[in-house]
Amino acid sequence: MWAMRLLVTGGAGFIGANFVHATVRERPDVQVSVLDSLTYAGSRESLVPVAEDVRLIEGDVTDAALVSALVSEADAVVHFAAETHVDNALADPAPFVHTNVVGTFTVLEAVRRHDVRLHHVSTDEVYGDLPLDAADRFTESTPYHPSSPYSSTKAAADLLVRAWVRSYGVAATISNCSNNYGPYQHVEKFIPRQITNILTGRRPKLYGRGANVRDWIHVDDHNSAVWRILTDGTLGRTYLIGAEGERDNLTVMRTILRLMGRSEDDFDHVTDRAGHDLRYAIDPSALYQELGWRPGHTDFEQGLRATIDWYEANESWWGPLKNAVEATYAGRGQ
Ligand code: NAD
Ligand code: TDX
Repeated sequence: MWAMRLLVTGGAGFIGANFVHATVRERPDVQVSVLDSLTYAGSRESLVPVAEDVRLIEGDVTDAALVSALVSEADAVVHFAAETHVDNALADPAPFVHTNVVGTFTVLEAVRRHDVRLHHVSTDEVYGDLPLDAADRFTESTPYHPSSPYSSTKAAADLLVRAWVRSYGVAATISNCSNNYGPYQHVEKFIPRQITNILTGRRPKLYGRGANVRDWIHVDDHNSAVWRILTDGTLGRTYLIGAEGERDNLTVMRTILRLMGRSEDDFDHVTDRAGHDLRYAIDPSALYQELGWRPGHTDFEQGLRATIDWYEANESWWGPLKNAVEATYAGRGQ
């Protein structure tokens, strides 16, 4: 008899796979089913360590009949599935509207029909960006002001969730988290791209001058906060998840180079991202105070070192993806 039957959408991607691993490890009384269409960003290999414990259904989150059937067998849904890379959204926004907006609509209709608890996973990018020198950070009451095709589709999805809560009484919570790092992150993203560039004899690539600030959180901390919200959060509420990890890209770049035994100047400046958000910063005090949550990985350098070790030890996971990703970046001058 299971304490909870959980449906995880996007569970073969970076954060979803780490969420599934942690759930299997720490909550053996939870039955986990994963719905994932295994896009370029999802991988069966990411779930190999838990293959015996988890059911993986290969399917699209916009497939209403499939989603309805899976939701009808679940007590709760954690919705990670999304198109997630800002540079890809700039090149072709169509899949972002499809998965992020229509996919979330499809999940909402299914949880409404079957009266199932939903946690919707979102991003701090929905709030737009902040000036560099400002003391202010994003809070739950910051107005939505997304900049990119990616963040605007995530914002649209969040607003659908809020409307389904208010109009239909759907039992949902939302979380908006800052930039994650850790194992199983696709090599298109900033930190794994630089680590694997160094490991394959390429020079790391910094957009523009590297003054842009991101608020880094270890993926296991994001996921422990999602679990806390799922079990103890107030229905209808939005929670911001962050771990006070603000750093500019140049600093992160130099830290990676130093930890990997290279000169801190051994990188290239490349074409900046169009519309590049300057700074994200989360004020996590509501989550700390209301739910008593705290991050476990408070030493960024230590987390980064462990992440570098993981990429060094797992070239079989990322190696087959690397050349194609770099060819796409080269085509964009990045
Ligand atoms: P990811 O790109 O690594 O993984 C996304 C997963 O969704 C993949 O497994 C992919 O196959 C799956 N997917 C995509 N389209 C699908 C579809 N139509 N049907 C079914 N599955 C589909 O992304 P991630 O970094 O793990 O992000 C997960 C969630 O967390 C997203 O909702 C993202 O917006 C949010 N988020 C990410 C970060 C971050 O720093 N990575 C920060 C805050 C919030
Ligand atoms: O090669 C690079 N060089 C570089 O300087 C890459 C890939 C990125 N960058 C910069 C752009 C950003 O300022 O590094 C920063 C981080 O870039 P990404 O890893 O692409 O992340 P970001 O655009 O900040 O978005 C991420 O965090 C929020 C995730 O991809 C989103 O899914 C999440 O919602």
